[in-house]
Amino acid sequence: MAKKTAQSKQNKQMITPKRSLTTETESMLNEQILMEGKSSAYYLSMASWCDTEGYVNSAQFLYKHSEEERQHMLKLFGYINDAGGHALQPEITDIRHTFNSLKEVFELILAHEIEVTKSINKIVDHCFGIKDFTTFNFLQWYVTEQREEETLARRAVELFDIIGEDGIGLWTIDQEIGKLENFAEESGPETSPDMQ
Ligand code: OFO
Repeated sequence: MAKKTAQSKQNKQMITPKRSLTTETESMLNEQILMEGKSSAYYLSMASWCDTEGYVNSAQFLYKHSEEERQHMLKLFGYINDAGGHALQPEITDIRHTFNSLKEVFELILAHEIEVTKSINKIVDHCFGIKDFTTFNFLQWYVTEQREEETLARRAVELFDIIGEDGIGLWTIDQEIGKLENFAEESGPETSPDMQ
């Protein structure tokens, strides 16, 4: 086994003797992997809670969103490893399983997405500063994606004020949340796994 590890290390050196990705950028990208992985786990947990509460459209919306976040994470895995770095499987803990209301779920998503945007912007700013235009360019997809994600979450939160939660309000909101996916597909950037 030890022999095998030494051999693969040597192979890696042969393949990637030099690289332009700095260790600092690599570590920031690995932090972003953690964030995307957390988003995926967070939304999966929210989807499951919605399912148990009978918010079936919101559940479907969130199951799909969770999968998209996983793809965002995998895209970073591909980039880091192709650039000669090492993408690290993140440790994900402290995921909430229950929520006080459907409204709270979407408020939490909006707050979380704003944090993701800040994190992406921080890495973009760093890459620009050190003239790593390759990573800067790679991250532009995330910059555009974040605009869509924030808008989508904000639209969902707005539904609670527009429709109101009384009577069949919550049922209607759940229906409308199901339709938000179409809104995202019509107005957003490409979101398939093999994005660019
Ligand atoms: Fe919703 O965060 Fe990914 O990019």
